[in-house]
Amino acid sequence: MKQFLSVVLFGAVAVALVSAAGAEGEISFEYHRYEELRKALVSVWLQCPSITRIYTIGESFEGRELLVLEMSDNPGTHEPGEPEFKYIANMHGNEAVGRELLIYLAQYLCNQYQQGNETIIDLVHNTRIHLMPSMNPDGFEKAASQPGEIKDWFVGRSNAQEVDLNRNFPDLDRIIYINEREGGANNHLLQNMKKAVDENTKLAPETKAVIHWIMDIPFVLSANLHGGDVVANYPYDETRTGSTHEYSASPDDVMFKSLAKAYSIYNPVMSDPRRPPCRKNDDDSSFKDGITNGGAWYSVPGGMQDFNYLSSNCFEITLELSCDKFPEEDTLKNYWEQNRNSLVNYIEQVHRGVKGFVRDLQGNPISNATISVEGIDHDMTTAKDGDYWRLLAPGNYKVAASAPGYLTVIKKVAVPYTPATRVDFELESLMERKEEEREELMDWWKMMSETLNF
Ligand code: GEM
Ligand code: ZN
Repeated sequence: MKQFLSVVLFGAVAVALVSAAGAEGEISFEYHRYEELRKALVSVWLQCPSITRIYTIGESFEGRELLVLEMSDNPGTHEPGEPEFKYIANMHGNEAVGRELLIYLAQYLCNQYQQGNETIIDLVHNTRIHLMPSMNPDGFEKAASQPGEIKDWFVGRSNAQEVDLNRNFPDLDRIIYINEREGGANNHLLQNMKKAVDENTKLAPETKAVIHWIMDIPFVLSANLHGGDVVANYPYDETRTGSTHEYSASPDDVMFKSLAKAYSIYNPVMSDPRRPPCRKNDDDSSFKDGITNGGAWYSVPGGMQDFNYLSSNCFEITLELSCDKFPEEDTLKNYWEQNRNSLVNYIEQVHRGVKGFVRDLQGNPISNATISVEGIDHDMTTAKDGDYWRLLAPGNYKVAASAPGYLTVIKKVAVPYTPATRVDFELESLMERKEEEREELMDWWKMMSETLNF
C-alpha cells in the first residue's frame, strides 16, 4: 500500500513537471506560428513514430510548406480496403481556430493511442487519417502579425496573391447543373484534365497542390475547417439558379445531412437551438440542428467542398467553428473541448455505407470500375486495388458494379447506420463470355453431328 501510494505521488509530481514544461503527452493550448506548427508536428511524429508520418503536398506562394501529418498503422501507404480521411484547416489564413484544433487533434490521437484508448487504437488501425492544419500559411502569418489583440475580420483571408482560395477551385457545380439537364457525367468531372489544371494560370499554388492531392489519394471523407460562424455546412455550396439563397440539394443530400449532424450533435454550442446568432444582423435562418445546406445559407461558387464531391470519390463538408475568426489565445482550450468529440466522431463516419472490392473471375482487381446506386445519380469508382467505399445512409439499396468489357453485376444491400456493409463483386469479362459461348456452340455442333451421323 505504502509503495502504491508513493508511486501515485511520484506519478503526480511527474505529471506536474511534464505539464509545466508542456512536454510529451500534454497539449499546450496556444497559437502556433509557422515554425511552431512545424515543430509541433515533428514532436507528434517523434512521440508516435510508428503511426505517423509528415509530408508536404507543395508550397504556398511565398514558399511555405503545405504540411500534412498522416496517422495510420502503416504510414505512407494506401492499404487495400482501408478508407482514407482528411481534415483541412486555415484555407482562409485569418481563420485560426481550425488550424490549432488539428494540431491538438494530432497530439490527442497520439497520446490516446499510447495510453491504450481502444476507440482511438481501432480508428488508427482501420483508417488512414491526413491532417493539414494550414492550407494558407502565408495568410496566417499576415493575420497573426497584426499588432494588438483584436484582429481585423479580413486581413490574411486570401493567399499572398490576394486570391480567396475558397473561390479559386474549378467551378464544377456549373458543369454538373448542365449535365443534370442535358445528360453527361455525374461525377469525376475533372477526368483527363490534369494538364489543364497545371497550365491554368488563375489557380493559386495552394489550390493546385490541393487539387493534385484530391486526385491522387482515394479519399472517402473530408472536412474543411473555417471560422466566422458556428455551423456544419454541406453541399451544394453554389445555387442552381445563381440566386443568393436557395436550398441546393446534391444527389447525396440525405447522407450529407447525416454527416453534418454527426459533427454538430457532439458540439454543445453548434447544436444548441437557443444559440444566438454570432452577430446581430446575421441571417441564420437556414440553420437547423447546427447544420445548413450551403446554397440555402449563401451561394459560394468555386469552393473546395463541392470540388471534392464533383471531381473525386470524396465527400466533404465545411465546418464553421467559432464566431471570431482569430479569437484570443486563452479561449483555445475551450474550443478544443467543444470540438474534440465531434472531430473524432466525424472521422468515424468514414466507416459507413458499403465497401468492398471489384475483381474479375480470376481474382484480379479491376480499378476504375464504376459503383452506382439506384436512385442516387452520383457514381463512385474503384481505386488501384479494386477497392471502393460508398457512403450511404441507412436503408435498402441496389448497388451495381460495372466496367468496360465486363458484365455488370447488381446486388441488393441492407445498410445499417454503421459499420459499412462489405459487398464484393466478381465481374465476368465479355471476352470470356464470348469464348464460353463459342465453346458451348462447338460442343453442341459436335453432339448434333455425332447423333445425326454426318
Ligand atoms: C464560407 S465557406 C462556408 C459556407 N458556405 C456557403 N455556401 N455559405 C466562405 O468561404 O465564404 C465562410 C468562411 O469563410 O468561413
Ligand atoms: Zn472561411
